[in-house]
Amino acid sequence: VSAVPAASSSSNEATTPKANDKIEIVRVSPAKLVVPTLAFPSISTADFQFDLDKASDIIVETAEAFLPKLGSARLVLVDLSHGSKILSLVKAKASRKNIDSGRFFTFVGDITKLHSQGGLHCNVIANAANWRLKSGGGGVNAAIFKAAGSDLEAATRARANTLLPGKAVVVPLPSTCPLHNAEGITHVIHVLGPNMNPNRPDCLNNDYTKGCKILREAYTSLFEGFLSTVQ
Ligand code: AR6
Repeated sequence: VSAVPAASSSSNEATTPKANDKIEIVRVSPAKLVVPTLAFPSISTADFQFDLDKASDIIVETAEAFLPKLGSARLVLVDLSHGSKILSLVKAKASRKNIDSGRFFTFVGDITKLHSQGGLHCNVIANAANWRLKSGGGGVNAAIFKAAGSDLEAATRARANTLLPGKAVVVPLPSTCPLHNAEGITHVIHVLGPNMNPNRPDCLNNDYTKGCKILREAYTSLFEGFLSTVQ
C-alpha cells in the first residue's frame, strides 16, 4: 500500500506539486493501517449465567484500568443484538466514568463477521471458551470455532490443551484461516470465565465472592494477552 502524507492545508497552491518538487512515497504495511483492536464478548454472562450487573462493573473497571497501558489500541465489547442488556449496562457505566468512547465502546454484531458485515476492523477477538478448549457447545465458542475451521483447533492445541477459570491463552491464526483472510483477525484469545450454571463443570454455586474475583482475573488475563499482541 502506498500513501502520501495527508495535505496539511486547505489551499491548493500549498499542496499541488511543482515540477521540481520531490514527492516522498511512504510505504505502509496493511497491518499498520489498522488500529490494534480487541473485540470481546461478555465472558460468562450467557451459558455460564453470571449476574449481568456485577459483570458490567467488572468489564468497565478492568477496561478503564487497562486503557492507559494500551497506547492507541481499542477495546470493543460485542454482542449479537441491539437489545443486549450487558451492552446497555456497560455503555451507561463507561459513559458515567467519562471513559474515552473512541478507545472503549460497545458494538452490535457477530464477532466472527465484524469486518465483513459490520465494517469494524478488529485484529484480535476473544472467545468465551470451555475448560477443554474444545470446539462446539454453544454460544460464541461454537461460532468462532466454526468460522475459523480446523486451523483454530490445530493452532489452539499447539498452545494449550486445557484452561483454568480466570486464565486466557493467546492463539495466533495462520494466514490460511478464513477468520484471518476474510476478517483480518490475526489472534484469537480463549478466556475461561467463572461458571454459575449447575449443569456445567466447576459451578460456583452462586459464590459471587469467588465468581467476581475470577471474572476480574479473566478480563485482566485477556487484556494482558491483547497487550502482548500489540507490543
Ligand atoms: N458474536 C458476538 N457475541 C456472541 C456471539 C457471537 N457470534 N454468540 C454469543 N455471543 P456464551 P459463557 C454473546 O454463552 O456464558 C459455551 O458453550 C452472548 O450473547 O457464549 O462464557 C462454551 O463452550 C453473551 O453475551 O459464553 C462454554 O462452555 C456472550 O457472547 C460456555 O458456553 C457469552 O455467551 C461459556 O459460557
